[in-house]
Amino acid sequence: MRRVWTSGAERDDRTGTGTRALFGETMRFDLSDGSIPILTTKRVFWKPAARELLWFLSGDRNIRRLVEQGVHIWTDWPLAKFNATSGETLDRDAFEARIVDDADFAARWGDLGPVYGAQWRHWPRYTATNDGLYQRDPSGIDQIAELVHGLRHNPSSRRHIFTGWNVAELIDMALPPCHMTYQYFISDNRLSSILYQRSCDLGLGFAFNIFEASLLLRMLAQQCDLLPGEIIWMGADCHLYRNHAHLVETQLARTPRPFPRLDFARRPADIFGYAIEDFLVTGYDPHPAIAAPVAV
Ligand code: THF
Repeated sequence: MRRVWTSGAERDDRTGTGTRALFGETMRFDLSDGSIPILTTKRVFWKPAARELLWFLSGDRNIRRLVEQGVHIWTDWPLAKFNATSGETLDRDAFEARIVDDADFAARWGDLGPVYGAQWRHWPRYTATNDGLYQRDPSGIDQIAELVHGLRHNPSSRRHIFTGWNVAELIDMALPPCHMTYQYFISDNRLSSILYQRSCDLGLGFAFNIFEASLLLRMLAQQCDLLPGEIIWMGADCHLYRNHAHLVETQLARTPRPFPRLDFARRPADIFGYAIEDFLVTGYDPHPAIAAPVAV
């Protein structure tokens, strides 16, 4: 954050907010001691982040299940679309209340398009028909199930990859994936991962992204009888929004504390069977939370 803030290039961005950015940065975190990177220079609300990961893994693409659980991080995009196109104007609370109370309204306005979970679990597959045409198989390819199968049965593979970057469907997504490609590597019975992130909001999103990628690594390791190794994060456009000055300067003035540890309450039957109660985070002693606006 300090390097981006002091030496990043001033850049205009899609949201009109303005950023400072560096391109091509790497961070590595050793997870082998059971620690989990939840930032300590501000309180990170790791439960909403864990719920977001579980929502991705369920293959869902509608905000309704998140909003029902009190997770608001995806509401701003459907809300902006609603207010721009429906002829009505609602504030965030009223919009979320309608999403929860009215299933038809949620189906119409809460859908984000084929974002993360849709691609992770149902990447579209086309099969040839007798008349030489192609037909879309609605259930598609389950990249996560295939990943688990590969880690268990072909540990030395160099193809343990899943991605949300479905070029043909980017146009239908509320936002193209930021944390877009995940690759895994097994050595000495330890599972490591690289996350390639094309665009990173270091002030808000990063804390969620690195925690969720680390949590997923730990879940995969548990399911595949592996130990945790290392997580490597690769960020392309790494930016700080100019309206996050207060957050940045406060965090930079604080001294980081040790990371907490993560344990599991049980071993679910498969990678899709985890619930929020299964994640036991202990020793998390962060500096206070810092509120900051999200650029939509
Ligand atoms: N767009 C932008 N501009 N930044 C992002 O981080 C981001 N994401 C997702 C998609 N588009 C993005 C959305 N994820 C918060 C956290 C993650 C988000 C969006 C918002 C957020 O506001 N966090 C606050 C409050 C948390 C809470 O309400 O519980 C925080 O203090 O951390 C990155 O993938």
